[in-house]
Amino acid sequence: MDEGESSTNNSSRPWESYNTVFTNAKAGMEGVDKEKVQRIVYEMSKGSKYFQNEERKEALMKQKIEHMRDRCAKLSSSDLSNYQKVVDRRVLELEATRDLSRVWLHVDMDAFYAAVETLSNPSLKGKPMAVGGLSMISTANYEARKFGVRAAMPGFIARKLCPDLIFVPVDFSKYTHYSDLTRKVFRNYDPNFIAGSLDEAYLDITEVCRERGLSGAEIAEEIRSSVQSETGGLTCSAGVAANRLLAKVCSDINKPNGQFVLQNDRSTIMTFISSLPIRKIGGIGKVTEHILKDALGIKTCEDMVLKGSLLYALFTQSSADFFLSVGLGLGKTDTPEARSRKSISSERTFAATGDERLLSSKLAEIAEMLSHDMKKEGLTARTLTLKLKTASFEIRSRAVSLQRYTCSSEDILKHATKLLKAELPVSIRLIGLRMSQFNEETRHSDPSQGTITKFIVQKDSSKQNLDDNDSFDWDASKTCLSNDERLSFSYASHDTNYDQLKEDVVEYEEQSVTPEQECKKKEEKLQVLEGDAVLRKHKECKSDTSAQKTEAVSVCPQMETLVWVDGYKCNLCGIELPPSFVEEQQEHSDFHLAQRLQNEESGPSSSPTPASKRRILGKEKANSKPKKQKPNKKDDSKHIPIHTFFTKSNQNS
Ligand code: DCP
Ligand code: MG
Repeated sequence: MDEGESSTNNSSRPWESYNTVFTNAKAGMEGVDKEKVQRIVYEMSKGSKYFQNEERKEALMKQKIEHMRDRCAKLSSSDLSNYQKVVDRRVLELEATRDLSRVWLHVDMDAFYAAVETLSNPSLKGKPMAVGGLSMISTANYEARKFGVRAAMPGFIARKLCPDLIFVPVDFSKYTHYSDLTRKVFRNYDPNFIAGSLDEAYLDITEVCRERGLSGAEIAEEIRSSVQSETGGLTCSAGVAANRLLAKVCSDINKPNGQFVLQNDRSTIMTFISSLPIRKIGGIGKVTEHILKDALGIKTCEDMVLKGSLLYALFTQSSADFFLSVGLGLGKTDTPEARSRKSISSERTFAATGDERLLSSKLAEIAEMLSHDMKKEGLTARTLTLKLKTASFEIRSRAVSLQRYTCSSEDILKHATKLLKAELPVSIRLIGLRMSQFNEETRHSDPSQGTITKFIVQKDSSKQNLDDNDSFDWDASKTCLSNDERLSFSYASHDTNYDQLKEDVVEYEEQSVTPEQECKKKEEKLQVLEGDAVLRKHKECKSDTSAQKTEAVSVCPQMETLVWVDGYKCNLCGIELPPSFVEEQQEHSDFHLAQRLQNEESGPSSSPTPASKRRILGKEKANSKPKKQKPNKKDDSKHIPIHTFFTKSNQNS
């Protein structure tokens, strides 16, 4: 079924309503027999944990659509005409912000990992190949895409679709190397270019076009050819437009090895936007697409304007503004300043495993990588967060406040190991480590390092859908679905960045959802580790794409619960973080938690609080039985058998 079509339940062809990321067309998949792919994916994943999770998500999505329809039906015509007035006013205001003076270029490497592998092994040229293994593939070359094989698909399904498919293991260091080479080129055109991920970047080419008297198209040609020669043969595609949002859409149009230029005038932009499917916009993922389409009948970007009154009636203003600005073809044109980074992290997805030795070695690699990046940035920090995704897609995060600032891989690993051990036995498919609460004194700002701006991760790319909840559930996520490690940074910034609006945020920005409702979905528990570590155990309800917007952290009985009032204002300190800043909000919660725990430990209180008593007790317990923590009932999931679907994945770790 086409990704854009509504789900219908056809019992003789159940796969038709089985929408997964695997069947979303990427560039090079235009002629693919979608129904065949859908059927194979359905048959091969049926009964697996993944399948169950997809079904659960699908059911939730349907509920949301129904809920939205009900709300729609209750709107009176006078409500709608009032909202139309709001729309008319916002259109004028948004129009006034239209900036057609800049020329933005978005560049994205073609079949990046696969192309790098082919460069080092030319015998792969022209043959269908995928990078990854039987559990999961990170990408496929264009030959393989003709069979419906694509990134984020389990390799054994890919092999069923394309029996001659060649698998090449992931070699992340190679991709980093080639990514650096491309960045060398980008820097020549825009020293402040924005690196979206390893294989993509946004460049403001306004000045270079003006200085050299060249058009955007000519500069795009030049950049693409320089990338090819600098890397020894890798191709990329480019989009040129008045803003970043449009440039990104454009870079996908003539993939691979092509470019598309959208003229910087309003009427060309409006024509372009009028028939553009909403899913092409970074930030609009599967769930948002379905809600907008199935509940409100919004299919194209133009519909966002035509049905603006519904959007303003049903969503918060920031979401509705985002939708409306998309409908007007507006996007960011400024170069973001180097904002103050709040955390740095590294994570890795792999075939689910419960093998402790394997998990330890993965953890060591991630700690090493994180430490390397921190050293490069001159950062030391003292809050360490471990993120895990279990074989059953449960997301867990555990944080520890260290006694001193550090960036050493040994320190990170030591504490991360404690956090991890407290979770074992468990079968895990993703491990992430994040360091936050930086020591401002050691943070250096040597411009020659330039990494803060250069590594700014802009969430206005589709790759940042990775960040959304679905990303942890195998949606069109890059960060989480790949067998690689990525950095993700968060910033202290208070401005609403519409480009950064994420699918989950859109969903939970429905006006009727309150922080308290979301808060109920959270389970919070304190645990203790020996030594200087106080462990926070926080079980997130992540897999159902819920509970993101209004992070509520109940740390311990006497601590006031952190609630994001209206989705953006911390009730404890008043700091405002836009709802789309999911990571930042999480990080801010961590901060309050760490602060609280530190106060408790070093505070003047003579009589221990109930929580500290509990910790002391916990410490004793931890000391007497440091390793073998008996799994409680809730941890039954620790013994989840890896179902057929994922058993296969063990062949590639
Ligand atoms: N990637 C990944 N997991 C995903 C998607 C992508 O690990 N779910 C990695 C492999 C890709 C790289 O990121 O090579 C870049 O992602 P793109 O979406 O840009 O895909 P490609 O570059 O592979 O192909 P395209 O030509 O469509 O850009
Ligand atoms: Mg690419």
